[in-house]
Amino acid sequence: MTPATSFRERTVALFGLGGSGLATVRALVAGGATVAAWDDGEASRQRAIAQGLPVVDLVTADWSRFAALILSPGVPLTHPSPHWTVGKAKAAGIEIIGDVELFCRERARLAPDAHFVAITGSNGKSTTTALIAHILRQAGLDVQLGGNIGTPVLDLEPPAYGRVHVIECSSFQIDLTPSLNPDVGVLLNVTPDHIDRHGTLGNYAAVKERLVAGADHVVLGVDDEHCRAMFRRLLAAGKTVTPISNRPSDLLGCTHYTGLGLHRSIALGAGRRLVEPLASLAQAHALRGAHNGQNAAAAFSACERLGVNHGAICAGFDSFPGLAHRMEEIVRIGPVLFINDSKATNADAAEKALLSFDDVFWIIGGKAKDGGIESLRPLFSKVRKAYLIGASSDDFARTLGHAVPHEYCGALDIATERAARDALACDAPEPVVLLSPACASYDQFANFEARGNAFRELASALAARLQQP
Ligand code: UMA
Ligand code: ADP
Repeated sequence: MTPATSFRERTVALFGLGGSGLATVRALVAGGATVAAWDDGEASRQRAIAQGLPVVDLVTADWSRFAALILSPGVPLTHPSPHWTVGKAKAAGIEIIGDVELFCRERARLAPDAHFVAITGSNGKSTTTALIAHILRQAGLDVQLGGNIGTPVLDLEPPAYGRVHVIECSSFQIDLTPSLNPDVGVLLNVTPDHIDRHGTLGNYAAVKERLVAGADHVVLGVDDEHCRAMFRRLLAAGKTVTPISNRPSDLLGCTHYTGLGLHRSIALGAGRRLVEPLASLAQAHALRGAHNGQNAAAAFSACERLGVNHGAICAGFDSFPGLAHRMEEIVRIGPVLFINDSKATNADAAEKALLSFDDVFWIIGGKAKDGGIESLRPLFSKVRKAYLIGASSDDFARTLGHAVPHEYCGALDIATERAARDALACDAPEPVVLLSPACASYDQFANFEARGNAFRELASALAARLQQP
């Protein structure tokens, strides 16, 4: 744990008693603060009380005694409308900050030059964060991994020289971190997301930009217009920036993905350039597809900046096990590969999976998002057959029409059986049974993790049954 000492001998209000809120109360108390913690939910309050934490009704409290409001990231700060605690904090004239800000203040106090890599982006944050941490660990560094990826930042060991904090930051967390100052700041991409919480795409992009604007060295994706505009602004401000791209690029110094690996164009003088090969991704099975090329380019550039040699970075790519539920290779039965991409809860994410494979036996459906799978039509030729589950079945059957053979399966177990049966009988060299549902899971599962775990169990059981001597 990292005790948060910046409010020692003062009293703060803390709102939101989820995972990060509970960790933050413990860190503040360990750092010598008095905390008044509260949550809108009775169950969350009871859980905190059961853990012996100081729960105080902030509705009726006297806010003049608080030095700050520590807010959880999931609680609205500005949109759709500020949470009621935000109104009270503003009326009392106190700052509103989050757990990552408390971490930054501790780093400034304990070890201001200790390595701190912060990662954000609309897509690929968790993969890139986990990949950077993996490479650094394999290279023998003392790594603390957390933030939006799961472990609350204040549950990690404190900043120290010789230790690297690799922290995934959501836009909600950045919004609550006015002094975010990583030594390496990574921004992968900006595409529409969380507009309900930021009001406009412009506001959302501006929040993301703060992570790189505060960094000593920036690693920046240049594949979308928002990031390209930031690139120009950061260079104009005199920042050192390593551009990265998910496609071939002749931008000087850009770490880019070419289809098989990473390259970079370097200046030779007299206007001549050389495209330098940096890393092959041919053996990096958890990093398939151009989107992972972008993630790998970011990880390469960040780790290089921390002094890790190229050989160690390449070894890290090859041994990266990937994250569960994101194009996770589960098992192979003969030539048939089973891939769990349960995290693909919308068509954009499912597109990345379809782009990465041929001869797909596609398990799809659940609680559909606006637009359904219409945008995936150009990729339908990759799909041998689709297996429909969940509430979206009628809707998706209409979209697939005559373009893709499909059958109604209802539930995941039936879909897995039938997809496996067809994949095993087909003539393709490497057929893929792919769970990439392009839907939320809530109609049939508690969350995407439960759906992915169910698929993993089904495919593994099938493999055990079929591969018995
Ligand atoms: N709450 C209220 N009133 C509200 C909103 C929330 O009382 O109006 C309370 C809830 O009753 C609950 C608590 O706040 O008790 C939940 O707090 P939270 O939503 O901030 O969640 P935590 O459990 O603290 O988890 C947070 C991140 N969650 C969000 O940002 C929504 C986790 O990211 C993160 O892993 C964790 O901190 C540790 O840092 C999750 C996430 O979904 C994975 N992130 C979003 C994303 O990736 O898209 C941003
Ligand atoms: P995040 O943490 O930002 O949600 P993840 O690493 O968990 O991102 O990946 C979630 C999904 O987003 C993956 O299953 C994949 O389909 C897609 N994805 C991953 N990396 C990228 C990227 N760099 N660009 C676009 N999409 C991506």
